[in-house]
Amino acid sequence: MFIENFKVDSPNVKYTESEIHSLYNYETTELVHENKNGTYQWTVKPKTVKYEFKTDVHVPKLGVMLVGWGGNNGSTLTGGVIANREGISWATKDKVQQANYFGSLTQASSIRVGSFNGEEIYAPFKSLLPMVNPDDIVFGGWDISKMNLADAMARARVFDIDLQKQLRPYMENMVPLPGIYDPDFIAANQGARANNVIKGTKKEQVQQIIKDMREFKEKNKVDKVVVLWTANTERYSNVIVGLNDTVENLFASLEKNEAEISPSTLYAIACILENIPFINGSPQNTFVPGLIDLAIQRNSLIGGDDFKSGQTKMKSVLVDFLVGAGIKPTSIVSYNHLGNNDGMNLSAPQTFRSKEISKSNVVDDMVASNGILYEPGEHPDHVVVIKYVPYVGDSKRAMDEYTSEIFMGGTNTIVLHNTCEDSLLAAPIILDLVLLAELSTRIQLKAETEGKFHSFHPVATILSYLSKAPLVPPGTPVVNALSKQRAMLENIMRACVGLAPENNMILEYK
Ligand code: NAI
Ligand code: DG6
Repeated sequence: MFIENFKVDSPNVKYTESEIHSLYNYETTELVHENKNGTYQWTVKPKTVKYEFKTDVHVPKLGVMLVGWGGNNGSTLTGGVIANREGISWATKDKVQQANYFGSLTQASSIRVGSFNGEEIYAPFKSLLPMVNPDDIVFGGWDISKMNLADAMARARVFDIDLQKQLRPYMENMVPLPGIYDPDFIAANQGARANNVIKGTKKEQVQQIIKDMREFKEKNKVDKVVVLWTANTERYSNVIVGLNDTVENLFASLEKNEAEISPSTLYAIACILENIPFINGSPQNTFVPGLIDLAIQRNSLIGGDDFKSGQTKMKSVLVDFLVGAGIKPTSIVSYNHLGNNDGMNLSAPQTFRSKEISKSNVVDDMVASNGILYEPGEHPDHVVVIKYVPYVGDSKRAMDEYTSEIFMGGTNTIVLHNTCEDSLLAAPIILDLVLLAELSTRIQLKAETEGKFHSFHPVATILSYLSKAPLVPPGTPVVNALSKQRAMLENIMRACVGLAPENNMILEYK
């Protein structure tokens, strides 16, 4: 059965006008590795840590500024939200289609609440905590191309033409602000697009971005802003001692207008200085060490990297399944071809390399989790290929071959072929990222050992489910397995309303 919403009745949970307060027992383990009579031995001690969570229930009016607003993702997301908000339907060759938020974890997935008279009860994921309604988001942002969003939507060739016609009046007056352009960081083939750029030194460009965000907030009367990079994939920037390795060196480099500070890092600096959450939807290393330290110093949310939308999402499910089933993946070969502007930009070796890195590291934690299958340091062969094929446009083809070793030396080969509009996968993920980033800034927590409440660590691991290469605080384990990432997010939200983690034991029926 599906219910729309629920309230928790527990002595550990208090709902007030301003917040939800919950007391929560975090059940974990403590590991001890000690020498007992000459041999080392592992001991595992169950441990309970008492936590308190406070969630501010005031849902703000949210502004979202996209870097690369006029791109395929930016125009698809903006059009999609308008279509939902306005209740637009359109004729396709098959049927009349209604706008929806399919593909969004927060808007279109559900959680199990419990059992009632022998029936499983589910509710919307978004009913766990008060969240911004995407229909109410005000969109804005920057692009190095000055094309308005209606024309950008037409250029993207993602939406059906009947839908485009209905959306055009809403989108033709939406024009991106000039963006920070540095041809050294993206493919040379993007040069023709760059007719809307901020002039000046890097420091002046950061100041302009700050001014833009303040004006956007003021003009649209929004309470909060979240900024998300959905612009072209950049090449990696060099991380160099003295250049971008510390906060001081990063600022000194900004003063000196150092060439190696990338546009994405400049936008992120501006956001952190304004305490505006910044999320990186592309694979490059925007978050150089000095920038991560700046975010930590200022307690300003940063998250990324690279939307986990299709092939990589499947990989983080399939390899988790195989390794979890005791099957040993020995070779993973992933091909893509696509014909959109992202594909054209990725046809340059330096930008492709950024994508290759984020697509390749995604099985590491699963491989490392099974010492029966893999020797220390052993890894499956893993190859990633991307080719630009203009004809297929945004409709990306992904082909994967997984070869695994099974019982008694047997070989099992699985082949997948996936065809899908890339931007229709990415747009709901962008939505989830901004909604969850906003929500996480309203949650405070405190362990029994801590004197006062604090927010989550500014490096937002809570967004991992949506990222190919989750950014984590230094010294924190990276989790790529999709089911674990989803469980982490859901269970943290459950903790905020005093509900136990979903353990799937269903003991009542055993
Ligand atoms: P796109 O090429 O259509 O859009 C990018 C936009 O960014 C363009 O309009 C371009 O003019 C603009 N731009 C480039 N540099 C800029 C800058 N410095 N400042 C402001 N604007 C700038 O690409 P698309 O398909 O929208 O993808 C966007 C990004 O998302 C790419 O980096 C892609 O790799 C990444 N991504 C996309 C996924 C998907 O499923 N569509 C999944 C994972 C990542
Ligand atoms: C080619 O791989 C283009 C990329 O931008 C991808 O579409 C994007 O990284 C999505 O990747 P995946 O692996 O999640 O499908």
